[in-house]
Amino acid sequence: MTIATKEQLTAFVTETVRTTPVTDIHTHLFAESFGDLLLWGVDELLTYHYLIAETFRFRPDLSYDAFWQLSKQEQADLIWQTLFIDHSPYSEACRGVVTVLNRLGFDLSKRDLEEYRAYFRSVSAGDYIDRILKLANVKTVVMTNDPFDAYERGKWESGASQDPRFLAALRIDPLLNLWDSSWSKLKEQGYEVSADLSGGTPAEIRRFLKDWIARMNPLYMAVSLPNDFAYPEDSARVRIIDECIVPVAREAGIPFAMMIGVKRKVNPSLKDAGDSVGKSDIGAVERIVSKYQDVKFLVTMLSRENQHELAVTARKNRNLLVFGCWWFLNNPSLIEEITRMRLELLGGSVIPQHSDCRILDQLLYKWDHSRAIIGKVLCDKYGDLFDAGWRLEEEEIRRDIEDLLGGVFWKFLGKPDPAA
Ligand code: RAT
Ligand code: ZN
Repeated sequence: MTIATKEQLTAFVTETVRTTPVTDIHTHLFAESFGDLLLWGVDELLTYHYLIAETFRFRPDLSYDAFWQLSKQEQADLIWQTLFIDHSPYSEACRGVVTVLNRLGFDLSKRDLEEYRAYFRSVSAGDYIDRILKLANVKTVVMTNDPFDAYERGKWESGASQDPRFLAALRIDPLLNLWDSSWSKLKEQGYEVSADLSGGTPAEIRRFLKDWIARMNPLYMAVSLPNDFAYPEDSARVRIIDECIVPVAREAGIPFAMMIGVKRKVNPSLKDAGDSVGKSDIGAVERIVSKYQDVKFLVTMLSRENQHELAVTARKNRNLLVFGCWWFLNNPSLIEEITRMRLELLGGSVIPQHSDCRILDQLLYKWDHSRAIIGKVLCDKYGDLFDAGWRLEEEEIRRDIEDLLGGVFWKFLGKPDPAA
């Protein structure tokens, strides 16, 4: 049906973005079979590392050690008191908790943490996964799977993952960022590698990657890179990229995802909450994607300053797919600005958002909040077309939105969407 008025257009776009199922291309969630690697429930929500950092800002009296010695529930109590009772929870990470509790149907006027806890004690992980995926309207979740983590490795070795809603991504940060210490971990796993990358080491790293690709069937290989990531460069990292990651990505036909711009551990006392952001050199991205045009790259960058040049770089390189508003960018004002700019430069050839959820329940807020902004930006873009005399069919809008919320990803992979 052709859309006749701007009011109809706004209503149709908003509703379609709200109801179209999502493929969430980067999370830290796990299928139920991974046991306690899957985090969920109100105490996990409250102890999300984004909220830990915010709590310390209001509590100059609180020592880091004292906080880390508390049990999870005690930490959650302290965070709740500090961020939700002593202050109003309007930061994005706090608002997220409010959205989740509201969407679960809790009475927010009571602000009664014990009541929320009682609910979580009464549900099973399996039922809760079903409930959240349905409420969030997320059809597929891509995990972050780390073969350097002994605990997770054990889960894979005992045949964990069979839930088709949770697909794997092979995460290789230690390989590229900590080779000095991770080479010995490969050796312990039976790969004949040496610290100086001599002899058969690159071939053995390739064997390691291929073994894990065979085991996990990952949709892509991924790494987070520091803001001073350089390419080319005389370093173990770049040798491993050139001699191992790129050839394996090419052979396996899967993308290499680079998440660039992290400054790890600027405040180690904050643990997971202690990482920060720095501007990166877009030239490094340009050089690697144009050198390997037969390899696909998924790229997200952490600093706001890199967003425009990243979009321009994608215009020049069709093997580069930009994704998500990552981590410190996952805030309404920045999502709106970045999404608008990307759609203007790249049309629909972009993945506007991923959730980065670490806790299952967060799917509710991360997607509710992002959908609202993506919908708003799309209403403006289609509205401008309408003003210019272009009339749209409902079917065309539905197609575009399905692409933005998953289709673009699957087409880039060259794979059918298994949930379609
Ligand atoms: O957003 C986050 O939770 C960060 O701690 C990181 O996990 C980041 O998303 C990453 O994947 O490295
Ligand atoms: Zn992440």
